[in-house]
Amino acid sequence: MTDGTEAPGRFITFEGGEGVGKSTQVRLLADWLEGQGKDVLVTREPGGTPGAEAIRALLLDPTGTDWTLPAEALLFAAARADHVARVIRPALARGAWVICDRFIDSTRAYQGGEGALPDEVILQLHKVGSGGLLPDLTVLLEVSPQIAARRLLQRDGLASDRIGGRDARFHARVAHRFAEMAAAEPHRFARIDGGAVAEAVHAAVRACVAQRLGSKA
Ligand code: Z5A
Repeated sequence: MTDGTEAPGRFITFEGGEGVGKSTQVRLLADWLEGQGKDVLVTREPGGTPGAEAIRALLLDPTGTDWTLPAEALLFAAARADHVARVIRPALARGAWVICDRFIDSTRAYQGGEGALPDEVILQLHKVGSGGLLPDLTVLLEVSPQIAARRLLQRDGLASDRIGGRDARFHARVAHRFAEMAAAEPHRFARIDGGAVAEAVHAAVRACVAQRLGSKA
């Protein structure tokens, strides 16, 4: 992990828009690493602790409060602070491989970007809340908006959460922001095409983990 504190574990996050296949790939990677005898912890954001799951419900309920942008960013930061302190750091300290479905880069993409909160503010909140913890590897899965929409329609019908239900322009801006972050930090990010069948995407993820973090492919 990259916050100046040495811990024996490895921290991998999956990022990208809705329906790109993050949860599917998190599960496949966890199974593969467990098959190699590794101690693996799978978790997600917002969530991962009882407190953070309660904040998740506040944030994503489509019939709930329409939070202002700063309030939304503070709630994500608060949920993350609890998750990092109670779950992620202890697991890394015992040497586990922690795989997290979304993390700080989601806040940077969804609550940051053009016309929203500046990146420095979001990173400052992350420093205060979570000691600035960053993953060793961030897998950015990318698919076309058409593929994502088709998968979500098949899975959820027309239902969506408070943030997922925003318009196509918002989601295009989020995708652009993820790509910008990946270009700015090529050593941490790996961009992977999520449009192929799940097993083929998993093979690309495996190769990337093996190359970047030294696990057997
Ligand atoms: N959010 C935020 O604004 N700020 C933050 O800091 C954080 C989050 C942390 C969380 O939603 C929302 O919070 C999210 C961002 C915001 N809203 N939006 N947008 P969530 O946790 O409920 O959901 P999600 O993270 O957006 O993911 P998702 O919709 O569940 O999609 P996914 O995990 O990327 O995909 P999946 O569940 O693995 O796959 C979706 C479907 O496609 C499913 O039926 C699969 O079987 C199928 N699938 C998956 N892979 C394939 C392939 N390769 N081929 C064909 N079909 C596939």
